[in-house]
Amino acid sequence: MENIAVLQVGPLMPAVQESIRKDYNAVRLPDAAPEREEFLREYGTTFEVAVTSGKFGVGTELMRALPNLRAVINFGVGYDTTDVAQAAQRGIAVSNTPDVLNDCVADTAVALYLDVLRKISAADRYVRRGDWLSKGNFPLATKASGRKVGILGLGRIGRAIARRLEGFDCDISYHSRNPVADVAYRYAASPVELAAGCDVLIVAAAGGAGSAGLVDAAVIDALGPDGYLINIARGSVVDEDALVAALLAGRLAGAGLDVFVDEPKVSEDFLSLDNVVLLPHLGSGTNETRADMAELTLANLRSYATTGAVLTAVQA
Ligand code: 8YV
Repeated sequence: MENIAVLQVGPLMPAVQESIRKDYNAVRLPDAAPEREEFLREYGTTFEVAVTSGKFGVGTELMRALPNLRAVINFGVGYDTTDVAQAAQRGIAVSNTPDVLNDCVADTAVALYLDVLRKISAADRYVRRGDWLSKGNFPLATKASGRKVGILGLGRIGRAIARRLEGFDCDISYHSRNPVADVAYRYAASPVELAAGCDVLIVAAAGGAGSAGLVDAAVIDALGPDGYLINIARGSVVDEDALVAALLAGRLAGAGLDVFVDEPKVSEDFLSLDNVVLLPHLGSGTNETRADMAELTLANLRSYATTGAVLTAVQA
């Protein structure tokens, strides 16, 4: 259709893949390193637009190998895998898919919250193992309503989580780079201060170099042996070794994780812990939300192709 050369980086939802192939004759970048390098040497100068997902992105080297790149269209709200600094320097537009996934990611955070505190998954395993019959009643859990909850990163998703937890009568505080003007929640000056003042710390901060390891050993210690950690953001925001060490030593009550440092690989240590709920990065993974993300991704591409500007540019 439109006359722009489009490169597909990494797998995409079938509907998106088919659409960019049909409408733009998009070409898929080879996944394996030798073919990929040869492909880029031969065709790197051809492409004006890259369509990718948060999982793959257009990193530093790939962006350098695409000297005529003008736009990166990212499926997903997170864009930590794309070199946005280089993009800004070269005037390359980067779009993501904000807002349309807030509900589902926030729902996932609440699901993890309830599961970890009330031990829902552990209780399910208990029934399936036949322990109810052989061992009797399941051990008591922790009350989920009315808890002190700290939200790290009060962006669109953080706010959607906070709104939901208001319905559970939770006392909400938060830490962001800057205080948010239009909310009544208590602002904590640092992640440690936030963790020290809450029972459950929910990580909703964007990934990337600026937030890497923000939840470190000191934050986990401040949360303490009765505290819980939930992460629906990026694995990189949490020092996973420190988290594993705290859980193994009983210095943290439990964790609910949808994201991991080296996903889809999950540390063996987590697997052995009954007080940890592990999800395969499914936060936005519903038919409805993925369809909305696909639509917004394609709308950004269409907008770039017809006007030269994307609709939802990232605010790096
Ligand atoms: C997606 C996500 O699974 O939007 C994000 O940042 O992490 C998820 O919604 C992912 O981006 C798709 O690659």
